[in-house]
This record gives sequence, C-alpha cells and structure tokens, in this order.
Amino acid sequence: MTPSEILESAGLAKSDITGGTLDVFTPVDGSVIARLKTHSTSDVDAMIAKAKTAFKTWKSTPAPRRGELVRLLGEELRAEKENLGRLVSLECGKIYQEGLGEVQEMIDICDLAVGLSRQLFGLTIASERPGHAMRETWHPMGTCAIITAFNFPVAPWAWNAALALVCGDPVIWKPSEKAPLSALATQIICDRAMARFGDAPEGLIQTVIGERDTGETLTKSRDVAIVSATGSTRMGHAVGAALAERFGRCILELGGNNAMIVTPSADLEMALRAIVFSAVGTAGQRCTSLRRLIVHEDIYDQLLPRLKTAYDGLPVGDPLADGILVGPLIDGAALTAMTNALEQAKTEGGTVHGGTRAMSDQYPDAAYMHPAIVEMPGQTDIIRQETFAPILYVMKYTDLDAAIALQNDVPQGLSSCIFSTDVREAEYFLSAAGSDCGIANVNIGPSGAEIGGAFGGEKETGGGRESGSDAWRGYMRRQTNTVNYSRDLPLAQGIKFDI
Ligand code: UN1
Repeated sequence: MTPSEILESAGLAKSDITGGTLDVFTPVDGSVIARLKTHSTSDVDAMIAKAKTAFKTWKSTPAPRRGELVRLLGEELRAEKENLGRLVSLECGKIYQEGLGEVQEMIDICDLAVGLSRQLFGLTIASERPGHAMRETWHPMGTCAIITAFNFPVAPWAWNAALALVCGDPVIWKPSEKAPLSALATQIICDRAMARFGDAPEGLIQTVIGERDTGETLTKSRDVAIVSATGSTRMGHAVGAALAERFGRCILELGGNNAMIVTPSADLEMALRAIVFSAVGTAGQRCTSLRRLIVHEDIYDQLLPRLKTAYDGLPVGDPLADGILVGPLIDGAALTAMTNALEQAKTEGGTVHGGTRAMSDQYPDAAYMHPAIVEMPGQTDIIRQETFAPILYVMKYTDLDAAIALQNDVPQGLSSCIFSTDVREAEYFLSAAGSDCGIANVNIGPSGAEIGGAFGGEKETGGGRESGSDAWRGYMRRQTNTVNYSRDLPLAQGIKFDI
C-alpha cells in the first residue's frame, strides 16, 4: 500500500491532513506525508473550556455507563486494528507486527477499563467514635491532558484515556508532533464510538495538534486537573515543574535504561531471543528497550558470539515489508545521536559491533541503522544516559550483588530483568535488595509489558504508574467521609469541648 492509501484506509481525508504548516514525515523514506494545521493558543483554551463543561455531566454519569463508551471504543478499535496498526508503522517506523501489538494494547486496556467501571471501589474504615461510620470514596478529578511520544503514538494515550474516561474525566490528547496522524485517526475512531454511545457530552475526547507551546498551555491551565506525560526526562522536568507550581497532578512516564542480568544457570537459548527482541524491537526506541546486558564471566564467551551472529542476520528495512525485524529510526537527529553515542563509547573503551548505516542508497533521507552491540570495560558515562537507538552495551560480572549494584547505578528506574533458573537468584533480584525499577522480570526481557500490571518506574523515570493494578486511582480524587448516625457528638481524640 502507498502512504496515501494507508492514510485513507485509516479514515484520514486529504483535506484533514493538508494545507497546514506542520510537516509530518514518514521515517520509512523520510518523505512528507502530511501538512497539518496546528491549533492556536486560543483554540487550546477553547478546548479546555469545552472539556470543563463536559466534565459537569460526565462526572455524574454512572461509572458503568461511562464504561459502555469505552466498550464501544474497544469494539471500534478491534474493527480498525489493521488500518491503525499500519498507520502507526508508517508514521513511527516500527514494524507492522509491533504496530498491530500497539493497537492490541489499546483494545486490552479498554477491556480492563470496562470491567473496572463496575468496580471503582473505596474502603470502609473503623471509627474510634461510637455510632460513626468512616469510609474512603473516589470521585472524578477533572480534565486529563495526555501528552504522548512518537515511539508509541497510540497505546499510552489509551492506557490513560480508557481509565480517565471510566473514572469520569474528559481527556485532551497532545500527540508528539513527530507522530500526530495516528492520533487523528484514533480521534475519528473515538468520534464513531461517541456517536454510537449517543449522549457523550461534547468535548469529552479531544485531540490538539501543536508543538511545545501547546503542551505548555495544557500544563499551565488550572482547568486541567491531571497531566499524564510520556517522553524524555527533559520534557518531564518541564511538565513536573509547571504542575508543581500550581499543585496540579502529574503522571510521568519518562526515560528508561533497562538492563538484563544473565546468570550462569540461565537458559541461553531463551535469553538470546529475549535479548534480541528487547534490544532491537522498535529499533531500540521503546522506553523499555534493553540497553544494558550484564553477563556472568563464565558464560560471556558462550553468549557473545551467538549474539553477534544473531545481530549479523537481522533484516533491516521497510517496516511494512514482510520479514523485516528492524525498521528505521525516527529521523536524522536520532541517527546522529546513535552515531555520537557509539563514538563516545569507543573513547570510553568500548568495542563496537555493527552500528553502521543501512539502506542509505535506497533511502538517502531515512535513518536506517544496523543495531549495535558494544562491549564495555565498565559502566561509563555514555551507558548511564538513555540513547533512543538500538545500542546494547555489554558488561561482565562475577558476583550477583555487584551485578545488581551495576543495574541499579543509573539515573533511570523503569524496567529490568534477570535470566536465571536458580530460584534463589531470581527471588533475590525481585526482593528489596534487588532491582530498584518499577518493573522487574524473570526469564523475560524488559519490554513488552502487559497492561494488567501497573506500568512506570522510579527515579528519573518519573514515578508515575499507568494501566493496570490500581493505577486508576491516579485519575480520581480521594475523599474521606465520616458519618455520625448517633444522637451524640463525641469528638475525635477524646477532646472535651462542652458549651
Ligand atoms: C514506551 O516505550 O513508551 O512494555 C512504552 C512495553 C510496552 C510499552 C512501552 N508495553 O514495551
């Protein structure tokens, strides 16, 4: 299919995506596939006002009824899985299989949110006073702005939006300016779900197209109760500071620098497959991508040659073509960042395998790279930074405690894993003395998290949690209620105050 056919099949009419000033490129060949009109500050203000009005009715709509809208959204997404998955692939360069996987995550979170809409529960608490009942209840919070990154142009919106909507909050989406088309296609799908639903208030689900200043308008507005942002740590600092200034709530999902420890007892066959998928999948541009491999010295010489052979055979190319496993990086800036990181790694004592440009004759304006393995003498400066590219730094270890210390000794704290068939080692890695990350896995790579668990991490990853477990609480306000059903007025703490 040509880019125009892909855009059209995803419901985007030519008039929706031309005539503006924001050029959208496809990383497949670096060509411009759309010129979008952007929203002005006053447009954004008007959208915020609309969402505020929508909140008035949506917060009092029964939660299971709100769940019905999300159920319909899930149905519409199922019907559009291939069309949207293809657009995701075209727009951000991940292979089609991963584009489909991303839409599947949207469907999965809709299913989770629908069930949840019948179980937004609080607590009952024992009161110290006779004839009193205490409880904790959860109420809708207000408008939730969702800022997403280019590498996962649709799934993180859905993790936030599906929960926010059942929790009673209107949503305003600001997609990455590098990948806004999948967002526009998703908005069309939402509009269809809202039309079938019937009485969704106007402005309940909106998408705003713009650059940094658009994000700033959203984060600074006191009418935006929650800002959930996925992206770089630099962006998270700006969002977090703006929210702190006005005591707004933020949910941050920022950089990762994810490691795998491979112990002597590991099943190396499984480890090999997990390493390759998690290090080169999405061309190393997942926040959960494997970036650091910490291998026990006794098995290092068995694992490394096999890993290099696997890398040498990796098919790099058009992400929409059959059989390709590694698509392009998002743009030239990403290519430069990868090349610079490899240069720095060399000056810090690294030996680089791979990491050269690919397909440059066929696609001179695109950023295809062969994934790189870099054997490093220790955890140097470059390793401690997140470079959004398929670079896997490899280090040796002798003692598990030292390996865990190495894994934790980076500013980020998103995902981590250990490959081991020794239950002692595995449980130790998951214990308080083990990984300091939000996600810690055994015999699975660090990427590809399911939506049932809470997703997010500590330190510079931002501390937010999205998706499963009790992440829904991030979209509601907690209220403590005490009800006196006695005929007396005893005071708490036993205070006597007779008038
Ligand atoms: C991201 O890269 O922003 O665990 C999110 C994973 C996906 C999410 C990645 N479920 O790799």
